[in-house]
Amino acid sequence: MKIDILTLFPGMFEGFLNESIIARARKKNHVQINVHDIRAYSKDPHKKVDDYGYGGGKGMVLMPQPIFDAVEDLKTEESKVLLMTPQGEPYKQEKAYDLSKEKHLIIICGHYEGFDERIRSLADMEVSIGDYVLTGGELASMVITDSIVRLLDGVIAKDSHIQDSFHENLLDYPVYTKPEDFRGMKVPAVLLSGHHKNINEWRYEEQRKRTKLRRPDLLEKR
Ligand code: 6GU
Repeated sequence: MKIDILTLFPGMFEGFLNESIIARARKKNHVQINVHDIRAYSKDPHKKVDDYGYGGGKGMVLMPQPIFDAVEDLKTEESKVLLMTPQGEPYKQEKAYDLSKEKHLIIICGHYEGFDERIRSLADMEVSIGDYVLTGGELASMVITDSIVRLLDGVIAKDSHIQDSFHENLLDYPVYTKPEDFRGMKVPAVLLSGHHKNINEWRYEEQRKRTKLRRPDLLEKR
């Protein structure tokens, strides 16, 4: 998969791209992630990318020209264009599975007080990562990129996503490691039993209990 990210703040992506699982997935060529500076596409002599909004009111608005030029430069028949905005469709694990099957994603990060409404016409989908407002789409684009890349073949052990929280609308089961007794808090006996059928039943029951208690809305979707 290839992911092109358009941003005014490419420096924000440094740690994200060069640490942990995302760094390893890039090294192994499971994904190619390119971060593009929107300013580099500005045709303005001073590389301006935003201006005052018509009609007054809120501050600076991202201009259409640099974003249109960037998308037109990068887009092919195989591309899907995502626009990060708090007004987008709420992002869910199911969408991460869908997007992980795409060949090429172009992700536009909105910034400042807003972007020119005409930029919306470039997007196949507008995405929000939750009901709160961020200073820009950069963190949101990293969130969705991370959730997609970990699902690509070879990035993490295959059956580990079957155990993920939200798989089949259930939260994950509790896990323990050494020691068996930590400050009087003991590992449940079933996990030490070596009885795989009982362990699986216990895990499923724990998933149901935890989901019912913490996220009853998920159980209703099952
Ligand atoms: Cl995608 N962008 C911004 N600026 N804020 C958000 C968001 C996106 N998703 C939730 N809040």
